[in-house]
Amino acid sequence: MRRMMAATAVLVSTLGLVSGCGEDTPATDAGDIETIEITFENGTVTPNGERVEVGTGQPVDLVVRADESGEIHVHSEPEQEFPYAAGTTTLKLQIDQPGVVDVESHDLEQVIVQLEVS
Ligand SMILES: [Cu+2]
Repeated sequence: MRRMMAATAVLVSTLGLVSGCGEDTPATDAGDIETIEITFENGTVTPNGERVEVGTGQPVDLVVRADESGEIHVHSEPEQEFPYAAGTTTLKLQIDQPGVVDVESHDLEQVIVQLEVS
């Protein structure tokens, strides 16, 4: 009986790994990188205030495509500032405390995304 339960556990965890690759899976695995694409163009930014769920301590890549250089402000504790250049820049961050963290452009006075960290 014990052996059968062990085999079942292995099967379940294998299935968990396979389905873990889907985009809709909640970001609970701290090993996966959450990638958020951000585009600055003609004085506007996309996304615009969208909420993104990330895990506590999960690596987050902000892939920034911009027509001019600027800076992204992350309202974590402590706050973080990330300069980016014109072109494509990948900014790496992670948030170590649960909560909602605004990612902003102060130049545009806009919230780009809100990271829901849990
Ligand atoms: Cu700010």
